[in-house]
Amino acid sequence: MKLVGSLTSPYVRKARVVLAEKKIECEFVIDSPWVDSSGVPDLNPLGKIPVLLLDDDTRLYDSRVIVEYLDGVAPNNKLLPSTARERALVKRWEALADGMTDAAVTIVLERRRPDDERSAGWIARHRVKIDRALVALAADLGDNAWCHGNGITLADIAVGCALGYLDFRMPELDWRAAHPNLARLQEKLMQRPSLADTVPRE
Ligand code: GSF
Repeated sequence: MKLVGSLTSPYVRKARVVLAEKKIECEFVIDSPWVDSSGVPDLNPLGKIPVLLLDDDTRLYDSRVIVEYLDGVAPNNKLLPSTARERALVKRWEALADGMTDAAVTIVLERRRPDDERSAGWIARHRVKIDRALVALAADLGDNAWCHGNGITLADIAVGCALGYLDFRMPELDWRAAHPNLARLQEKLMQRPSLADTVPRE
């Protein structure tokens, strides 16, 4: 099994963290769809990472499909509950965290456009999504030790990767000051090798 992705992608990081938490052996193949010679479009028609290559050459994407598969194939350290309602609640955390990341990625890409093509309105629209997502994540976490239940789940991993991406690409946001409970969660998550070893870097 091989995971294809970059060292900067928050979606790839989520899959790497799940592999580490589940202690699943998997080769990491570094490739970025932003490089001209990238092989990613041959693996995923959408040209996006991560892609998980199974031993029978099946290709899995996107990150939500990959992490659900990984949690399902290994019975240890379950990251998703089995009952429908609990599972949906954890996946809603993931959807909110990933959605916040989607908005941050949109802003990062928009900022890279030439001055005369960049839209301040488009950036502002996505900034509002990030601010609202942070408020919702903080409200849902409250004083709890973990996002869902009594231990780490995919919810915490997705939130940790999303917050880490804000630190990486939008350090000016200072989300810790506004949401100290998210800062507390992030600090605790960063003590785990799975997250500490996958901090985004160029
Ligand atoms: C998002 C993947 C994605 O946008 C998932 O896997 O969860 N919902 C998908 N990946 C980005 C890399 S990232 O770090 O932004 C990507 O591959 N972008 C290339 C492109 O052409 O959009």
